[in-house]
Amino acid sequence: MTSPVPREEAAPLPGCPTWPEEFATRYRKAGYWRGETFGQMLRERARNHGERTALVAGAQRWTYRELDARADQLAAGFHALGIKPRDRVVVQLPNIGAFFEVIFALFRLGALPVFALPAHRGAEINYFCSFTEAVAYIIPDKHSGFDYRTLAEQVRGAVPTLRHVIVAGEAGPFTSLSGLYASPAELPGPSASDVAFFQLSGGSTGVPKLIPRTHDDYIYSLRGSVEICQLDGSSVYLCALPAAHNFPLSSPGVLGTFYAGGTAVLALNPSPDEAFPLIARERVTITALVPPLAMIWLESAKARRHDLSSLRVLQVGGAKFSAEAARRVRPTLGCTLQQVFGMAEGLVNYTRLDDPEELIVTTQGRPISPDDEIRVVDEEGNEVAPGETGQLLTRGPYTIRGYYMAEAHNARAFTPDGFYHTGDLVRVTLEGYLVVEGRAKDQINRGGDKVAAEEVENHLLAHPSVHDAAVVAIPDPFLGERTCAFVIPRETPPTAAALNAFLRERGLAAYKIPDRVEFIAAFPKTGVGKVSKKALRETLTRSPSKNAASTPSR
Ligand code: OOB
Repeated sequence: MTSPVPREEAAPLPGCPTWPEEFATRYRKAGYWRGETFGQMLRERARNHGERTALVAGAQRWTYRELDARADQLAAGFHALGIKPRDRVVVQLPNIGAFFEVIFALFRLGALPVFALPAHRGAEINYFCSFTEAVAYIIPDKHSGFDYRTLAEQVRGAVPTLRHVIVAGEAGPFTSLSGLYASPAELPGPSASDVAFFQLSGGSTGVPKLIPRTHDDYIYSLRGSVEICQLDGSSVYLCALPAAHNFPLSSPGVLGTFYAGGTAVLALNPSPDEAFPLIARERVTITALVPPLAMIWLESAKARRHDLSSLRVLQVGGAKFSAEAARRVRPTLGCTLQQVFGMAEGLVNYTRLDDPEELIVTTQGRPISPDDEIRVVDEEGNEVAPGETGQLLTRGPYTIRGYYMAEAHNARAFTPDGFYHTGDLVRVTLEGYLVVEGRAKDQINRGGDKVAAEEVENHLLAHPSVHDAAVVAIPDPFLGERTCAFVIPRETPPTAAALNAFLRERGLAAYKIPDRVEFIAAFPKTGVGKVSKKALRETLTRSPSKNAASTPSR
């Protein structure tokens, strides 16, 4: 077996802003950053409880020893392909066992996974591969009726740096993951202060931003989450949301479960039909959902066809969970609700398991760390009075200091003293808990899926019959919000259906395709002459079905 010995401390990765030395020293002294890498963490668990089940995925059941050995063998295989430390590798895998052996293999090598979501298509994947100059792209053969090899064919043609497409399953013309297991070799691992991977920002800009997370900072967020969620070796975590997302990955998610030495169970999709039998069979103790799914589970659970009695905690986050729905969790599922308000950039807030029920159902929790700094400010950046609503700024031991290669954007998204502008409107209760009251960023939160208005607008503007476009959120009882595109057409107006087909052809992920398209002659303007999205939203609430050209759904 290789021993993941850290390399000499290397210079920071170019384009990745990091914590000033003064903060790094403080976070190390406080014991938050302990100099441990992901490769070492898995090795340690394999040594201490190698025969415990780490991962259950379909018919696969891997012990910690097996997962550790598979990661070593794949690391050797990736190395033999010429993948080097700090090479970027776009990983787009669904909830299958390969996801975790692949990422731990990359962690061991010090190569950097870029976590794409299974829902991403050509527009997003081309961008991630070309922007990060990725050397490899790792995919399943097919998933949810989509053949990722077709997408890879096109991406490989478009991105010159991409040397390898690696497929979990039938590889076709590409490299098969199953052919890569090689005899483990002694490989120098990364050091804990190195970037470990890139998460994607939900974003509000034209293209998604990349979030560099280090071993030190991310493992600290795992340790904090494990403690708050009371995970231990007997915990069984069901990963029903896409594993690449920060919530099921690390809050505490699958990686937190590994940290605690528990068992992670992967569901290929989050429907009750798939998840409930898994909960019953594996005696799942904790899982995480976005609000619309939580609502579906609450409905389905009434039928009581499956034994869900092992479930102790249902986490809900990613978007605001209404207090009415929140109140139904305990009576319906017989478990504690935990609200989770987090972001891939860092800060994660949790209600605590023993909090009074009222706090659990009406707030989005409080931060993991005593060193998470919270500021709630008005539009001028001045702190608001206690209990008032304002924009949330944050800084801390696991919140990034800047996006990857985004200097101009970073100057706006971070204050000069390093606070991240979350774009969320919050208030802080007397108990110090955060309540999310709304959003200042130009984003649609579609049931936890984040859609940056500007990104969709840019794609719409590429249509020859579109003169201008503005994308806004419209309230929706199920998803919380849906997307509405207001379009000013040129002489020959396109149909809504043609516009959506055009966006799909451009390779935009399905969740970003507008739910509704409204044609309009001119945009209402604000006092300073900007498009008033507020006024656009109001035209919809005033006359919801006035416009015959609207498409109520996809
Ligand atoms: C999680 O991460 P992201 O990066 O997909 O999205 C972050 C944004 C937040 O800034 C906020 O606008 C929204 O999602 N959000 C919530 C929320 N949780 C996230 N808004 C209201 N209530 C909540 N409970 O979504 C994420 C990352 C880690 C853990 C949990 C969620």
